[in-house]
Amino acid sequence: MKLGLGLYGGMLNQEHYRFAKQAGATHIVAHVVGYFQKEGTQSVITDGSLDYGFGISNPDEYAWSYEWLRDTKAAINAEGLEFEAIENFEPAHWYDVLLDGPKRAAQMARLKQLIRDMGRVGIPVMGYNFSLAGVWGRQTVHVARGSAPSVGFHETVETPIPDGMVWNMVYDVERYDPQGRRGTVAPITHDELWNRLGRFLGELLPVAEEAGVKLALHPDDPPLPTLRGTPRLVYAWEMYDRLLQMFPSLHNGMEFCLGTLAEMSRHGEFTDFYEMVEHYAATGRIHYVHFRNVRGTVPNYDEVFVDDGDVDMMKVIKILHKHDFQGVLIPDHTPQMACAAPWHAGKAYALGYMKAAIRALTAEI
Ligand SMILES: [Mn+2]
Repeated sequence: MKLGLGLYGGMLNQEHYRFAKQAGATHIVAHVVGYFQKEGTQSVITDGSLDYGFGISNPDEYAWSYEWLRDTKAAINAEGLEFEAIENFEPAHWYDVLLDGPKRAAQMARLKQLIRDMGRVGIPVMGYNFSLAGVWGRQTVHVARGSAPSVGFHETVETPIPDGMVWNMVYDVERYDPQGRRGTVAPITHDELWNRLGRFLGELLPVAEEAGVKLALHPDDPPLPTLRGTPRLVYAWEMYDRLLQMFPSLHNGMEFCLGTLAEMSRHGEFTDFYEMVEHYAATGRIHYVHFRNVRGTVPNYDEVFVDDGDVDMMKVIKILHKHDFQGVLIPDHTPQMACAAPWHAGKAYALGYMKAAIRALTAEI
């Protein structure tokens, strides 16, 4: 089990690599998608104030090139860290893969090239979230310990996704109207979305296997059966099994978000959180872990500090250790702490907790 830190695009620099190293991380998970550019605001989004969702997907093509991947890996390595994963595809690169639109074939070719480039550079994991509505509908709350600002979900009034938007980002500014007056994304069935995922994996997995890159699916956050009139894929614990069974390849695995899994309602096949973790840890197909805690389940939950939520995170680490989990744990979003660097303090707190928890498993006391 290894400790990592996820960094957003504007943070992929020496200062933040050193921050990660100082806080005990050995691995970096990089976000290249241009959301949350303003440092310090990454964990708190108020959707109502942002007509453009998480922003306009206007990719810096250099940042998705072989050269950029190579140079970024070298810069990370120069600080004594490893480049473990990229988290999320750029919406502009795959909107028609999600929507089954006319540019799908060209966009699949672009994704395949990225996977090949990652393999060539030696970045072992690609995290992704196959979702139409994406992460949406959350608000800032102040119920974490010490009134720390964090994210909550409380039965938001849902509006359809306007044309030109998918994954809560705008990919076509010309077509996009926040009120959806130029049209909205058509509703489809759950099976249709699973078919799209199957087609996507059927084409990308052979490339990933050849490149030595593992694909890791994040569950739907918030985990509701539908959001904004569109279906969700992994919104209940047993649905990860559907993913794993679809293609029984080691390269078809999970970005195991403990926070999202804890938010899920308890009506499915599993009833106990730790049994569920045990079940998936035993598959060997957890490629990395989002280490986050919450209070409550959909449709009402709040994100809290790692040691202060419904899940006993020490118990989770014990289960992962028992199954010889070799991947990386990263803090997911954390509550922001009252100081000059709220994001950094939140991450450092989580990393310290995680490092001690891992140490406690192997310590001879
Ligand atoms: Mn997550």
